[in-house]
Amino acid sequence: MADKKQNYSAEQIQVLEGLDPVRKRPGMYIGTTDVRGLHHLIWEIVDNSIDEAMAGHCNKIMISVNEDGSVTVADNGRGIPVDKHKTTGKSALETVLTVLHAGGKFGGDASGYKVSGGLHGVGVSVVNALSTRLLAEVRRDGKVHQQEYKDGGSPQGDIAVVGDTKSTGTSITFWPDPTIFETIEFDAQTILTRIRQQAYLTKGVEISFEDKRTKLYEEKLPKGSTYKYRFYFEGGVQSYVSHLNHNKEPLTDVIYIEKQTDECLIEIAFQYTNAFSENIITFANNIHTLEGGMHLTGMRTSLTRTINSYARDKGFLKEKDDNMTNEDVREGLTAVISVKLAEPQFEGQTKSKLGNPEVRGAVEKTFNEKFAEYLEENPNDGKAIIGKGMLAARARLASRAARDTVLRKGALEGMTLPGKLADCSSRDPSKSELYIVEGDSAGGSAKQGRDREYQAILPLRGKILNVEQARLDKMLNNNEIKSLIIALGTGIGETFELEKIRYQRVVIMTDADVDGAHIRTLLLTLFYRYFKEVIEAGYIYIAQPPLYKISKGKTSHYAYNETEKTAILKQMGADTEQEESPDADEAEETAEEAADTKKKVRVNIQRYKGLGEMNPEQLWETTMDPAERSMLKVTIQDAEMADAIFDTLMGSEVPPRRKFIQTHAKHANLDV
Ligand code: 0RA
Repeated sequence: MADKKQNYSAEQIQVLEGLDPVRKRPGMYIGTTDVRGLHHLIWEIVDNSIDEAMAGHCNKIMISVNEDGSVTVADNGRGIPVDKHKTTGKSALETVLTVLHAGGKFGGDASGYKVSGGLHGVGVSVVNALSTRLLAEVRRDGKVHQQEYKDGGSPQGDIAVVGDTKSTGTSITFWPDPTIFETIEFDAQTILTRIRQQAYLTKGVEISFEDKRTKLYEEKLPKGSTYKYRFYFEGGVQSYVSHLNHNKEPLTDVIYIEKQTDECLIEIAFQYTNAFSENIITFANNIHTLEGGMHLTGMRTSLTRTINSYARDKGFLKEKDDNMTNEDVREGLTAVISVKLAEPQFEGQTKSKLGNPEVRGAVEKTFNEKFAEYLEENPNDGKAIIGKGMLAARARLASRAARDTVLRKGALEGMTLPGKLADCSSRDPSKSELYIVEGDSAGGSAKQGRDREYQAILPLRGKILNVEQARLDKMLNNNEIKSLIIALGTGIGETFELEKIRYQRVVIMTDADVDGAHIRTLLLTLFYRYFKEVIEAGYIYIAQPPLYKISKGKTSHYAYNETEKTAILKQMGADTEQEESPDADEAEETAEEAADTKKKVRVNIQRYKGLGEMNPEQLWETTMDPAERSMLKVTIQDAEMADAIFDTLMGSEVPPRRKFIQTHAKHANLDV
């Protein structure tokens, strides 16, 4: 490194010093270098465009994944300034792209709220550092300016003027560095989910997405159509709540509260439905505060107090009646809380808990005032909310009695391990793994293929249960769930103890098809609602079985995604255009003439439709062997997402469910 540096100009040395740490320790800046870290690059740029929008200078943001796999984020903001700074000799554009954390210094909006400065805000320069190439285009002062960077952020010459324009804006295209990231394949579903959320939180701004990798969609989209989405929500968080509840039966309107206080800007939308669960999603400066914090506490305190005082005032609660509890008034509540403040403090295990104490009081006071006012003006909604809360209170008492009986009878504690469980011999939870396997046949393969010292197998039969509609006491009567809980060893509900868990790795292993996705969603939902601590402890994983086995002669390789498949085919000298025949499991095919060698190569592609198609050895070497396998650790976010789509899959209304399966069936591997 030291030798090399001597050849660089002073300017380039600064770039290297500026961005080198990012390439050395990418994890410090973007968390991980897996697929999540990869997507982080997009969020980083989009956050900057959203800041430009929140400052009132931009109303359109466009994201595309281009045909060659690069990503473009374009906006119609003011454009990053391109004139040279008198003392540094560098433009703001170059500074923003080559100096760590330089983004804010040029903002000139110090009073405003910034999305990009929050939890993940590491600056656009990080994207440059982790890309092989980056192209910045700025429309400003009537001109189109361009500058290119290569190899982790080295500018290729000065800013060039390439044309005239009447508009303004910034467009950044980057090519992520394959030597940094485990994968450089972007996932359209992940991008869509995120930008939909951002669009809800930035009302009046249009955020669009286009996937130009047409090859991915050849069979999945009608001819001539493209994969393109546009999000624009005039109602902001109000629209968000409607969206979250679109499959539920509403009991009230969506109630909307907005206020700019001295402390922060507050937006809250909420609605009651006849569901049993509560769903509150909170944000601070557009950052999802998964662990909640002061804004959530403020709203919860006020919610219970306001509802009880209204209920007493109107005579729904008599003198002898107890107040409704926090739990009672939360049942069936869907809410989105969004606050924006100048200096958010993020705390907690995952730094996703809003710590600013002043926000609590501001939210509580605002909610007290506005919600009481709403109830006075909308007595029908008031009546519906009280009715729901009082029903929940009665159900809580009945359910507790029933559950206590079940638990007292020793439904769980006394029970011996389920017969279907093929347990491991180790009794050390930190070494033990539980594979939850879909179906008896895959279960059989897994039992034969496993390392019985520390791997236990629990086969589950079919669809286990609709947890959304079942209360805890009912759930305990379901045999599949009971087996799982007993195998886990933690107990459930009030008797839950994480320390008693029998396996510190619980691996969900389902087929790569729609049914598999469904069962996975269901299990994640179960864990999310009843075993959140197990997820938080990082004990839940999703197995990653291969999609293909590609063989040539005696050698064979497994491919876990389409990119790998293409790479393996290329490496074997087969034409990458080759497709496996759609319905033959073991299609013997002759590849097209390889482009450069002009000789025919016989390649056999086996597509695995289910785990059952793999023999025990294959299952072990591809999916279960700790030395070879790759597993996804489930985060609370993953489980929360599963919980959200769970309603679509399991809800009582039939048409939306069918719609979900129809629209997603072909790329079910993208789901969850
Ligand atoms: C620095 C200063 C100004 C705007 C921006 C940066 C800016 C950055 C990004 C990143 C993505 N889109 C963006 N749009 C704008 C303000 C310059 C002025 O006062 O005109």
